[in-house]
Amino acid sequence: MSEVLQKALLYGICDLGYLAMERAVPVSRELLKGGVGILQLRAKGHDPEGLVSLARELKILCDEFGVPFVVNDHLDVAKASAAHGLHLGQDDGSILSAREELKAGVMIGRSTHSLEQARIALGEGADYIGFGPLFPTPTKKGRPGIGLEDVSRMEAEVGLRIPAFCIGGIKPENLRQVMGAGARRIVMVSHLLSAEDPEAEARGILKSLT
Ligand code: 3NM
Repeated sequence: MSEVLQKALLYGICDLGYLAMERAVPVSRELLKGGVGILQLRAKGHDPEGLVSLARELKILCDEFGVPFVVNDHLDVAKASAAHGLHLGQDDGSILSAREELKAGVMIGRSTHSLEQARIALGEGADYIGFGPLFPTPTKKGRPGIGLEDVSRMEAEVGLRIPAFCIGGIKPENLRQVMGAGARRIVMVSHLLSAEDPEAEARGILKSLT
């Protein structure tokens, strides 16, 4: 899956903050049909045991599309669903200790919120990073945006070595500005999940990225 990750430009998130459980699989399928190159299950505040069966379904779905499936936060859910990857926030422990618990080849992503954190994640052996939030966002309430200032340096120092996905408040209206700042890959959550036609929306965004 790591070659597939290198090609991913649009990162989709199946976020249960926006989707009811029963819509998670059909909407994820639409995102995959629309061309997301990696898909994450994000379920803040959910009990991990209650996520395993959904995670297994999403893993099977992603396999159908040949796209990596990543679990946010929960190592046990990643293991139980044989996910291709685990995504860790800044407070979710070291990449090294997660790696020791996971099978060889399972990718680990890290959220980073500054250029310094992005450099550290690269040094710690992250397979990819998220970089943001660029703008304030309802998906991660209460966080100030870090702005676009460091995007090009981050891309040059980190994004040329491992995939770096800019995230946070990115929408069609500011995509040009984000790309103009140097971003090459992005994550879009609320915009895609609240779209009437997530597949068409993802396809359009992907077109702008290529
Ligand atoms: N992580 P939207 S920002 C899940 O900066 C997440 O690490 C962030 O959602 C980070 O596209 C974010 O709706 C929310 O703004 C992204």
